[in-house]
Amino acid sequence: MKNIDSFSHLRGESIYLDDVPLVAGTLFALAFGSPHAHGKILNLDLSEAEKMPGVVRIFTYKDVPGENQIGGIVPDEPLLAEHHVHFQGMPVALVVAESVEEARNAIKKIKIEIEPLHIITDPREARAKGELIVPPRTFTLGNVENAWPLCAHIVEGVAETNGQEHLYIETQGAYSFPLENGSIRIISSTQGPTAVQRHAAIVLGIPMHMLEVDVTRLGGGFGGKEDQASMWAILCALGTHHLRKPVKYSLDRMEDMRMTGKRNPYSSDFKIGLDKELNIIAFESTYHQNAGAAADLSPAVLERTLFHSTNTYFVPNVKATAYSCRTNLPPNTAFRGFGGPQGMFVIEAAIHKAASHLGIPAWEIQSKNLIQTGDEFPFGQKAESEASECWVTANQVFETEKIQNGIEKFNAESIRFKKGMAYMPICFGISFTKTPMNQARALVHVYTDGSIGISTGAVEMGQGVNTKMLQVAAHVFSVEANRIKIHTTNTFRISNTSPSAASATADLNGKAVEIACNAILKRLIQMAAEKYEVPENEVSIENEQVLIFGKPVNYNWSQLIQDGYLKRVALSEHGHYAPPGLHYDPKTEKGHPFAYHVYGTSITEVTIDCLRGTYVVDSVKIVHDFGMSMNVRIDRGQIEGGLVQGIGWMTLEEIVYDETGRLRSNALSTYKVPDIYSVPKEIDIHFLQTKKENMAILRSKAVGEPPLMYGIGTYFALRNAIQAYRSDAEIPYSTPMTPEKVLMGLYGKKEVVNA
Ligand code: LUZ
Ligand code: MOS
Repeated sequence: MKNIDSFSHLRGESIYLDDVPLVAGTLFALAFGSPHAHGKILNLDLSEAEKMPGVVRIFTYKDVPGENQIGGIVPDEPLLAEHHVHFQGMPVALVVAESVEEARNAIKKIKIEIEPLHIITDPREARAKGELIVPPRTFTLGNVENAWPLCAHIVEGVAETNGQEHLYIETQGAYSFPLENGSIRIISSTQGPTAVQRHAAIVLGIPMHMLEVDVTRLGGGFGGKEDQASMWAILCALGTHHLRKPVKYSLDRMEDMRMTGKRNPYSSDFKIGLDKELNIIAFESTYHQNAGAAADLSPAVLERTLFHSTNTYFVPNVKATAYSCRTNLPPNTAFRGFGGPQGMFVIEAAIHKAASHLGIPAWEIQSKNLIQTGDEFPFGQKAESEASECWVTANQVFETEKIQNGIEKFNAESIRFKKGMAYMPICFGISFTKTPMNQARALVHVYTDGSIGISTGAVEMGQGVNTKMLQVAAHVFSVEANRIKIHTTNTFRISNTSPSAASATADLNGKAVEIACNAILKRLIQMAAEKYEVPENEVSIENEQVLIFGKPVNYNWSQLIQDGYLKRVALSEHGHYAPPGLHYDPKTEKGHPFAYHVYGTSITEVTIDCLRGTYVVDSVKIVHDFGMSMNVRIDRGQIEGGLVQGIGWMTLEEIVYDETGRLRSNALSTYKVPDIYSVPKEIDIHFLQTKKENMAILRSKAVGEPPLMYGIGTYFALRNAIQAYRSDAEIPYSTPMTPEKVLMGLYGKKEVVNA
């Protein structure tokens, strides 16, 4: 089935925040962000700004009626700065004016005096100074200390991954409206309507039932709007609360890039030990996560790094320790993969370094150590593995030996251009790692004309979740898709939603839809059974037609629903789903946190131009574990998009903060994102469809985040290409692998020798 939004997207008719018609009297908000990354506020002078034309009011923390606090996991993030600033762009005051231009002009007149304090941008420095967001955590399996003496080869090193700008096409924004008796309606570009509602209630000091948050769709989220949409929505709500006027705030691109957090950069140490047969016997890693100035979601991101520290390998002895380090950068946050990719890069770097050391291709180590069903992850869960299935299938369908021979031949003949290739096997755990977040609700109404309206906690952000929700209902009722409408995500209709995140949205909300639809269906079947005086199990509905004893009778969906109404059968249902069997104990760091894992293997081939340092990705060939995909088109789109986003993170996208904590890569002219030329010339996706039982919706496994990690293969393929030109190239395990870094690898001095 096609994505139900494709038609309106193509015609430009889909409704994003900025498409909501302006209501008369709307005011416009703009935050004044700190010009310094760290310091004490000595004086804030608003007097001139307040006199500027169009300015209605300027708010500071003193105007917060409830608590000046929006921290989700740790209460360490004020809505508006009080006496200290912790990063450049940290909101200090909120100008509300009659137009955006007037707000902008007023901002320029705000004067702030700040006593500078020491600025930290490096997570290792933060750790050394004891600046930790939460205490460090360690996952262990077996005993690495006992294992090192048993290893034939031990390799150590450092691995670093840079951050990543979310670059959702729709920037952050919100629009709030006064309702009766102090209530407020907020339209927010958020992945987490309940997060907006909960924190707006705290800030305004009113109960959650007074806050309606409504989301039609987002122009992309990628994790950037899991928690960080709340700031803008609550700033609008603060204005509406005091002024009883509609207030809109839609960030421009540079403001968004400067003021919001990104993927957490990591600086990590690793040590890997192998026996003579290339079995990985031990792995030890230490991660320094650059959290930025507040916790935001970083502690949860940190946890997922540990969950994916061994990627898709079985390692009997593991010690993985992670530090969440406080720096003076905007708070970093969720980003597709949520710390998993950062963790997986480290063990891949370790394997590749060990392979270089042994003079063998990395895939000999990778293929030897794939996790098998029954093997234990370091956190105690036993794998239900498709790792070998994916790997072996990839070798077969893509004839990898031919690819390897082709590359060898090419490299032997070509001087200026060199090719490289890498395997990237992946394994990603599906479920929120915080077990209570794994629940969802759906509200299904069947109207008297037989049409169906569905609300869930799922937020449509381009990933196609609404199409999947529709498919679930159409499947259960066996009705035409055009009978069904997926309504907006709204906190008055669906309460206590988890954010649309963790790749789990279709699973959780889809199961809730399934439960609600089945409850209505059961009542309809009961009614038809009475009418035809047959047992219930002899009644079914197929293609809008009632069947009795498997044969169609003169009774269709429309008639069934009309009768249902006349006979006063409940044609609405609220479904609740909580996946069974999930548990985790942070004290022992053991449990069963994931409903299941998604597996896959990609093979990436690249060509570098050894004169220029530029490169192309020739092909990425993927065998991906879909379970049994319920929508091949949407899932293919998720794989392609995730892959290219991963390639961007690994190759082009370079976030640069200077030592004052200022973002230098603050526009699309200085921050390079993948374009059509960065897309692999060939993307070949082989669907591994299995009939096995799993906990996914209609057995169709989650597909949001896992494919991003195929992009990691590009980094290692580029290294291999560089080494084909210069076998002794010394290349740090540091991303992104920009053309400049390729040139450094090709021609950089081997050692700097002191004269
Ligand atoms: N968000 C979250 C996530 O709150 N918990 C998670 O485990 C998670 N995983 C992936 C992406 N977002
Ligand atoms: Mo996410 S990183 O699933 O919002």
